[in-house]
Amino acid sequence: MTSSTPTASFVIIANRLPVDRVPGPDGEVIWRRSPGGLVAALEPVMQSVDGAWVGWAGQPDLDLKPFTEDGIRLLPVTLSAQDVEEYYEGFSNDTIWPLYHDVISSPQYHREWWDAYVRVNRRFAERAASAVAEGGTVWVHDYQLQLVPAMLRERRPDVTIGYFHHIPFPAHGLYAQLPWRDQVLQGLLGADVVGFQRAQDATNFLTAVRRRLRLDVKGSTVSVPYGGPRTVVARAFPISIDTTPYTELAARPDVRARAAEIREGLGSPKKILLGVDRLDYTKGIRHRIKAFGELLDEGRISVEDVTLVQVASPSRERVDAYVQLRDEIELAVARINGDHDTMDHTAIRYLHQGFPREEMVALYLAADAMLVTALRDGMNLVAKEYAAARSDQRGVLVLSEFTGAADELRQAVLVNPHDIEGLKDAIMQAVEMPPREQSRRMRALRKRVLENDVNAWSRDFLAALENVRSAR
Ligand code: GDG
Repeated sequence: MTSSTPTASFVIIANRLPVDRVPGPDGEVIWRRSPGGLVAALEPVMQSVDGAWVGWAGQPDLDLKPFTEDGIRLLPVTLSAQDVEEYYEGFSNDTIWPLYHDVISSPQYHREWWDAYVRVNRRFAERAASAVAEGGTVWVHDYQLQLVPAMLRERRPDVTIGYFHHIPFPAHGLYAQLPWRDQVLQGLLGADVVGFQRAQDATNFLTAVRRRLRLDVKGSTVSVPYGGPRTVVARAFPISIDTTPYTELAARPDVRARAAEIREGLGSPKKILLGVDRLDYTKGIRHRIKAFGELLDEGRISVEDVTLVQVASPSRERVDAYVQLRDEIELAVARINGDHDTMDHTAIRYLHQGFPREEMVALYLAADAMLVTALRDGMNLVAKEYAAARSDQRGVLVLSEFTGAADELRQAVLVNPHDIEGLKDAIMQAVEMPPREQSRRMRALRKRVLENDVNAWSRDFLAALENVRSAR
């Protein structure tokens, strides 16, 4: 640490900085706050403490000096084009992502990708090690950076380290496939607190620690004998959303008018069903479309009465599995629309685009049912956003049992998306649900989300970290 570098008492490390680099009106470079759960979750925390954020700016080979944006000190980490390909698209998104989502797609194991993952994790750890103040706190985020906690502890044993895992942690039988399974566990155990979305994720992690590393686990606590004996707490901290923008937008007359306009634009069907996902194989988009197509084929619904709007925002477009998934979904949508559309009505309005949040909330308000049919999902924030937006107490949430959100949102219509008949029945239940039952369920869902928002989540996690720090 050089004495001239200002240090921060609180540092966040995440793969991405919370800003996007975009061209301004005169071709100059400007930074725009990036959308997404993590940023919204951490922004209030960052602005209330002396904090800094370590992350990648989202473009390869960009060598940037530290800068401040919207009151947040940003410490950029440079990734080369090769790093992006091997550490990010490769190991993070084509090895860990499919393995941790129950191998819905086959994980690719490549030794060069692992080497890049180690190399880039070290770079993040070093950046944070030189930025954090003596005795400060560091909060590491997500599966791209699982080795950072131990790498940071080695360099800065004075610092309190938290890690939060946004995606599932798989059962040991699957986890054991990973050729670097012990190194990843050791990386995570560098943290004082390891947070997961669901209790089951924490249990899976603790089982792996016990079985692979033979460490002593009692309840949610692991005794780590090396590097000065210490304990690590691993438990669930279910993430949530910043509810304010959703309740505020849902109350705005222009957003409500837009919701009515969307309904008219679709030919005023009796019911609008909605799916909103990154185009990702974990989200169960194909299963949803298949179930919907069969309901039309069987005449249980008609395009005059029911339309499915599917927003599939572009994601990871350079990873093969995503290219293939897009082809499959677009073929399925085109077939169903070809068979069922009329001049005035469409079966599926498919949008491979991202939209501003105003438009998303208008869609939430227009949707009589929200279909969240993920095959595996750490939490799923869309489910919570839909509930937050429905201050009119209307609308039905159809929710996969395989999401973290299903642990909390028990008043949803819960489904197993692998069971296509069950999924069809759940869609019909949503289409036919009487208003009184909708509002009884929606009231309970909203209560849960509004009371357990993202501020409660970060407060809980930071309190757990503070407990560790004060016990030192
Ligand atoms: C990971 C975990 C966990 C999507 N399209 C548009 C848009 N979105 C927004 C949604 C929501 C967010 O993106 C997606 O969050 P999810 O939770 O649904 O899913 P992942 O991206 O996979 O997130 C997940 C999360 O991390 C947090 O820990 O819940 O399980 O996989 O906020 O609204 N937003 C806008 N336009 C779009 O087109 N504005």
